[in-house]
Amino acid sequence: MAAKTDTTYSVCTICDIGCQLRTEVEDGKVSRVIAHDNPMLANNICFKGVAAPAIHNHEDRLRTPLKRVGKRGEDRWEEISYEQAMDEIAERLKKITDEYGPESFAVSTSGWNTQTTHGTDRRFMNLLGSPNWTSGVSLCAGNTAAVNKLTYGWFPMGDFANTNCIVLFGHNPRKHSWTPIYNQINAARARGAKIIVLDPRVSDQAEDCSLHLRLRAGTDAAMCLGWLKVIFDEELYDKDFVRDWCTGFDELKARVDEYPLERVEEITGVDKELIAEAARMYATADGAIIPWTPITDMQISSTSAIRLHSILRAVTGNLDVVGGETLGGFHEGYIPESEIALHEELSIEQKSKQMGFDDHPVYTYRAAEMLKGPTEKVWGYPYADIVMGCHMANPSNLFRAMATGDPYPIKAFFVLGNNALMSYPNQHQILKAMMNQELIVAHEIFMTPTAMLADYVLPGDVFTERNHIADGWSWATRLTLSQKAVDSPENTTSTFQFWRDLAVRFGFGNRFPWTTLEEMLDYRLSRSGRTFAEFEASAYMEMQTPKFRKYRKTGFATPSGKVELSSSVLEDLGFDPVPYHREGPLPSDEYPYAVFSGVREDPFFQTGQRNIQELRRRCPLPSIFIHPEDATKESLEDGDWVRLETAYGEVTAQLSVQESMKQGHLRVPHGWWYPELRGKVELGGAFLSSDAVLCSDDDEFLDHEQGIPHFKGYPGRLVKTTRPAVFDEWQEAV
Ligand SMILES: Nc1nc2c(c(=O)[nH]1)N[C@H]1C(S)=C(S)[C@@H](COP(=O)(O)OP(=O)(O)OC[C@H]3O[C@@H](n4cnc5c(=O)[nH]c(N)nc54)[C@H](O)[C@@H]3O)O[C@H]1N2
Ligand SMILES: Nc1nc2c(c(=O)[nH]1)N[C@H]1C(S)=C(S)[C@@H](COP(=O)(O)OP(=O)(O)OC[C@H]3O[C@@H](n4cnc5c(=O)[nH]c(N)nc54)[C@H](O)[C@@H]3O)O[C@H]1N2
Ligand code: SF4
Ligand SMILES: [Mo]
Repeated sequence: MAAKTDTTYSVCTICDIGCQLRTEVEDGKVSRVIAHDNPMLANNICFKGVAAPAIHNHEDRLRTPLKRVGKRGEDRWEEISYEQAMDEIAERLKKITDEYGPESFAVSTSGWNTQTTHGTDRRFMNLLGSPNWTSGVSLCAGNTAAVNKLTYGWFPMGDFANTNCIVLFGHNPRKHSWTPIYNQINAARARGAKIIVLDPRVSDQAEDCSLHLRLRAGTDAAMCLGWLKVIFDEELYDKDFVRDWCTGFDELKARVDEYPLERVEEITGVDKELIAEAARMYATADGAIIPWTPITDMQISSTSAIRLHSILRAVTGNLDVVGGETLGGFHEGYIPESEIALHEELSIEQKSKQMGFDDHPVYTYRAAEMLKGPTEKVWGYPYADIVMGCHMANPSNLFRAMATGDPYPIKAFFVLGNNALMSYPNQHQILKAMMNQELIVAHEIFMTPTAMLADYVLPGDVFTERNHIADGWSWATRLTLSQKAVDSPENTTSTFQFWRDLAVRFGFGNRFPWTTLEEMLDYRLSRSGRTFAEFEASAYMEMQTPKFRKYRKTGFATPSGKVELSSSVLEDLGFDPVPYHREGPLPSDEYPYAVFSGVREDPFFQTGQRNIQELRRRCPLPSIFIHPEDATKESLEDGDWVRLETAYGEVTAQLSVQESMKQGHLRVPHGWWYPELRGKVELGGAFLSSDAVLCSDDDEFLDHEQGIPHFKGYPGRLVKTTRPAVFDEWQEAV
């Protein structure tokens, strides 16, 4: 196809919020990525989006398939053709799955950056017979979606445009971090909406809010139980909704009564009057939202904390109403990935082999099977992959099995658009797991530490090079156009193409009847009688008119058809059906600080972009945040080099002394490795400053129900060190 010379619409995939932008092309090359032409959307761009041409045209971008020639991880390669790579990958994967069974094949992918998979990864795996798909979303919106389903059968999206109160549990969108959400919060603030922030630090959002509750890290569940105590004692809940549409109120109330405000004050460190004031503000607002937050996705009481957000939404009457939390459902005009994935074709026997199925089942197939009937009844499809995260393997179980062969061998690992080595807890174990594989395939745009461990590295295309319609992964009922602006480099592929080409080699070609992405898009639009070309010609975005209080006709997609304040699914799975607060490992004399991961750096998305000079210049090296009084206590100063040590690992970074930090807490950044150290330090320095080396995934660090790690407040200590010589490299490189 000839390259376009005009301006096209693009959905940016540098981060996962998916702004719709405009791409300009000159001489067949992406020259500029700019803001939208619709004034309503024109502020939805950050400097990462603006840097897209630098990323997409970067000289280090992978352009040829690579085959490992050195030892695993040695980072020595030969260039081969795409056809040869695919033939060899298919042959080797067949051999492994013939020998060890289809479940010996695992995949880790995040999906939003590769964008064009369309559920074909799960389709391939389901046809082959492997349940072992996992994702970075198991520590983000994906697991939150799965846990939300336990309570009311869907994952809501806050009605930012009409709400009068926004509660931010740690969530801290900024001008260059999740920009559209930042803009929506600002618009609500300007309208007079109340903003309540719960954050140990004085975060950007806390600087201008109605109430700021500086809770101790990891105590969000206890805080919510305190709010419910006030709401129940003062009868601030929606009694009619609770009576008619909720089950388990008495059990919940009994649990909440175990958390008088004195106890909640003791656990969270927040004054009980302030807790009560915040609870009242939330419960009495005419339309209030608790937007999704990653903070409760990654802590020891995660399932309880996420459930408590759901429960607060429900009992205050904020569910499926204007200004509250909208339950969108699937877009009526677009076939969802949940259908394309063919989950019903994977036998129950294979599903039950999914990693985590037995001990941490909440986002595995085990819970999905229990919700299948109600989901089909209410939402029209038995499986609802909301934000891709609802029937995943548990990553800790998965990497342990890959490393040890227990409970069965996992010997082939494909990683697509995900830097898996650094993107889960216990990086040491992930390395061991990868070293124990017979076949690793990475689909990537740059050589990452994870890709360095692969047998084959396949170069991927990027968002300016492919056609797409984004559907918010069934979370938002909006279709957003992304157009191919230029051809992708000759040997690069979309992930769609990759899975299709593999399927053909496995003899499943007839189950992948779409030969191009555009045919896949035609198929996905087919039930609304349109082709991709027609969609492209007619609109750049399409919204469904929201409908409210739909449950009055359909009930909720839970086993009881009601909002389950006490969860029947959790009970049947053998867990406590009502939420509780659990302490993670506490700071001690040896490890006196509570360490949390987070506060994303503006210039990077997760582990990416450290090689993009335009962005790296804005944040050359990682830093650990500390409160001034703690720094004094440690005889440390701003700019000192320190080692942050836990019982499991250590990272080195520069100290940043910040008034805004909470005493007794340390912030460690996520995602740092050093592309400039490639060939000089093992795996590009992936073990030097990565938060994933610090946190264990032993049971005492895991949420029981989902088995996700406690990244919000584990014990650590600081030791002064000198600037490691390797950190001079970057400065020398520019
Ligand atoms: N230790 C630890 N782990 C975490 C977190 C944490 O704070 N600490 N955070 C969690 C959270 S919130 C999230 S959302 C997840 C994020 O997990 P991911 O979204 O998987 O992010 P990364 O692991 O950085 O991997 C993204 C990779 O995709 C590549 N990429 C970008 N665009 C394309 C493309 O178009 N095609 C292909 N093939 N590749 C592309 C990038 O080069 C990069 O290496 O991680 C989770 N994991
Ligand atoms: N520039 C940029 N933007 C991004 C990303 C990126 O990598 N770069 N990643 C995107 C993704 S995938 C995600 S998930 C989001 C994450 O971004 P946010 O949702 O904003 O979350 P974080 O930046 O991890 O941390 C936010 C706040 O949580 C507070 N906090 C720490 N521990 C706790 C706790 O236990 N409880 C509470 N209540 N608060 C706590 C911290 O002090 C911090 O201020 O950002 C998105 N936006
Ligand atoms: S916030 Fe920035 S990186 Fe994320 S989608 Fe928007 S422009 Fe792209
Ligand atoms: Mo995330």
